[in-house]
Amino acid sequence: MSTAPEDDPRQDAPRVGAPKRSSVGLPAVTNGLRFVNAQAGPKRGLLTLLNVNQKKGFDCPGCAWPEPDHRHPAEFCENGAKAVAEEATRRAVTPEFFARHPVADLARRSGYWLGQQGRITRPMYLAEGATHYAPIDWDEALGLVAEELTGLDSPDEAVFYTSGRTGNEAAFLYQLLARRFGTNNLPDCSNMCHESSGSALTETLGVGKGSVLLDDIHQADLIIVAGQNPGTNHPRMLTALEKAKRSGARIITVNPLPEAGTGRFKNPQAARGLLGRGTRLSDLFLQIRLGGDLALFSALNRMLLQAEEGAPGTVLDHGFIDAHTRGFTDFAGTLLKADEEAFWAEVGEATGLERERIEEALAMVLASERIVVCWAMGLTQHRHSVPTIREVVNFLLLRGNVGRPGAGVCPVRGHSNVQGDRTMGIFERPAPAFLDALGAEFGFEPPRRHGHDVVRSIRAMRDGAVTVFFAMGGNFVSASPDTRATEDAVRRCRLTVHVSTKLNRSHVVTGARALILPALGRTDRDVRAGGEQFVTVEDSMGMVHASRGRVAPLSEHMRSEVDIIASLARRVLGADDDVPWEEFAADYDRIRDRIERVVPGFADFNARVREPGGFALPHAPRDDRRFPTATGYANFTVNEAAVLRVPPGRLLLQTLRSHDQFNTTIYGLDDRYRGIRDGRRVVLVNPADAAELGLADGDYADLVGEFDDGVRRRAPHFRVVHYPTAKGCAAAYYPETNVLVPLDSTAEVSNTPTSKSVVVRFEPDSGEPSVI
Ligand SMILES: Nc1nc2c(c(=O)[nH]1)N[C@H]1C(S)=C(S)[C@@H](COP(=O)(O)OP(=O)(O)OC[C@H]3O[C@@H](n4cnc5c(=O)[nH]c(N)nc54)[C@H](O)[C@@H]3O)O[C@H]1N2
Ligand SMILES: Nc1nc2c(c(=O)[nH]1)N[C@H]1C(S)=C(S)[C@@H](COP(=O)(O)OP(=O)(O)OC[C@H]3O[C@@H](n4cnc5c(=O)[nH]c(N)nc54)[C@H](O)[C@@H]3O)O[C@H]1N2
Ligand SMILES: [Mo]
Repeated sequence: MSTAPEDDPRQDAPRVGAPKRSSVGLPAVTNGLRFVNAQAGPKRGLLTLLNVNQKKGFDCPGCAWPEPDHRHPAEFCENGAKAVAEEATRRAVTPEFFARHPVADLARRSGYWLGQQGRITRPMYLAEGATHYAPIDWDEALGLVAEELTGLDSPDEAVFYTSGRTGNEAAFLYQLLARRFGTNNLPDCSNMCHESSGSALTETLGVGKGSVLLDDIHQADLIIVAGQNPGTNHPRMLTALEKAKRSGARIITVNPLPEAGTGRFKNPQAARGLLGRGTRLSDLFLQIRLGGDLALFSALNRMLLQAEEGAPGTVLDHGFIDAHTRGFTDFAGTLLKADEEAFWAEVGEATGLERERIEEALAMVLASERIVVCWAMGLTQHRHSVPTIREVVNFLLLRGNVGRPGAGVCPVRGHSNVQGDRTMGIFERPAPAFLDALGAEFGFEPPRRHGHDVVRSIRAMRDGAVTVFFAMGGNFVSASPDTRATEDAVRRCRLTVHVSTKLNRSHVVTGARALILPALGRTDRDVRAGGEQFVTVEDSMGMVHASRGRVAPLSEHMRSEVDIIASLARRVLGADDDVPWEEFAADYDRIRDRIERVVPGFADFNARVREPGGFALPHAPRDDRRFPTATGYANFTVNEAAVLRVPPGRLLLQTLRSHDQFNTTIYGLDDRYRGIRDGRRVVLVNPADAAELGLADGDYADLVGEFDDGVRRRAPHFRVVHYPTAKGCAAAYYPETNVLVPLDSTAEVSNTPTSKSVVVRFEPDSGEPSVI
């Protein structure tokens, strides 16, 4: 039941087969190449593929996993290939396209259809009351934005959103523009993503980033992968896991779903991978209930403490704990105090795991000198995500697994430069030291008031406190929680502006007036007055390197993000503003000179980033076991247990990614590893739950959200798929189910929407229409 016109493919009648047990191999290669060919054609396609993640090419926009030092000449990754194909496509969205399609028509289309139309080639303007976007020239467009911004009563009535693809140079200029304009309203996709990791790690270790490099993964004895689906979302990570396994590492996976990627891996870079049976990656699979990870790590920690009591001096790293940490006594005392039976009853309820499985994990932990814990959205998007990640840190601190080779924390970032954007100052709560340095470099007093994150921005738009929404990339309307609330909020704006590469729903659910500004992407060649330019990015492990676009832009009207921001800044801040915006736009080396003076760790930036492979940013805990926290030490924390209880007849729903999507960009309608083809409106339910709820495989049902704020939330018409997910825990794709994620249901401390634990009930298919 969709309102979409006929030529928008149906997404509600999938073919369903058995989930796969192995990943990648030849099907991944052929599938990736099929996408590249269809979008970019053979010549442009080959040019892009040969330049992905090569030392002189561009950084893959597919994810933030780092590049290995020794690269394969065609470093192949299926989903990387799809990401570049999507961007390097020859298909173009032209002014004629917008003339043919009124906005009301585009608003009935699926996100998949919108994205498939191709690259946006011209600046487009939707005037107040207009039915269609019309072309506008750059000068006029930027003038319009400047006029609106300078007419506000307060700079805080505007927000400047960033998605995570923006390179360091553009990100640095963008935050400078916002702050010189006078606001810290710089929400970003990170608020919905790894904010919980940043919050927990900053408090406990002093740096909100991962503490391992790629070689640490290779050298670990034990790698725990919790709440992450690398086979789909970070395919190149499988190569690193395979390498670790070949040197004897063991792997524990923690997930409600038995993801194929961490089953058998057939490495596409090696003949044995393409043709053989592949390498089994996971040694122990803990099929946990949604949100059970805090209880799991608490249980491991308690057992470690008890083992130490039984054999003092053999389990914990007392040298490390004494020299480098604070809070151990309080932490250990609290955890050991709990009554054994009550403790395990609660662990059982929270995790759904048998005690024997957790004891198996403990045995592997005790047998391992060097441990890395990797995680992604399965840990960060719950109400108690920050305590969960703090408990992971406790776990690692107990045996000194931070700040030495083969050990540490590894939050695996999503967007290819989301970590770099934060380093460049895209943050609504910037550190005072950063603002001091920025102010000193550019001779101004930056605003100190904290700005709005994503959820607060939505509330501010809803309440009329923010009236201009500016987005550097992304798809705010579809990626944000509570789709209806977000759409209503955005519609209240006076002006919405999107700097974008591809068409998406945020372009058709707009403020009174709207602009789409076409940007060059990672793959596009960028020639400026100062010659051909490159940008820089920071991967998930704090490695900074250059990214140089290689393909000819589809249209001369597309501009680089740096150029767009610099031109806008001049208009907004006026001819007298003494930041040399024009110089920055002509030659990105001049921006890097300034980054070097404002952001620690970038000394000699222009020279070092030109070295093949780039350089590693300093990381005090990793480099010399220094912990720049409030106490000056790594902090153990006491985290209260959390059990997600669901009323009878309800399930916990997680909203996750299929194999054929990048966030809200839908590449295709298959989720190959999970056995789903030709459709996305599916809900995966454990057969025992389905039986209790009277849902047969193939039935259609509406998902109805339950949250006590009186708002009706319904995602209609999902095909029920019986699936081996943990009992009590269902799964369905994002962004179709964002309509169910309550705006006010967010994680403690980090304020991240709880996209992985939504309480739902099933109701008979209502026949209500759905848009996305
Ligand atoms: N191809 C592709 N690559 C991507 C992206 C993409 O959309 N497509 N997105 C990028 C971005 S921005 C990000 S943030 C990352 C996301 O990477 P992931 O975090 O891998 O993405 P999700 O699909 O949200 O998957 C969450 C995983 O955690 C599990 N999980 C859910 N809840 C829990 C829980 O409570 N406990 C445990 N232990 N596991 C749980 C789910 O079953 C699933 O396997 O990927 C990045 N890379
Ligand atoms: N329910 C639910 N919601 C979620 C999540 C979830 O797991 N469940 N995950 C959350 C996470 S982890 C994230 S990171 C967010 C993602 O939120 P966003 O980053 O806002 O969303 P994307 O879908 O990645 O944005 C895609 C759009 O970015 C634009 N784009 C792509 N490349 C470029 C570029 O190089 N430059 C510019 N200017 N534009 C570009 C294109 O127009 C494209 O349509 O969503 C979050 N929302
Ligand atoms: Mo993300």
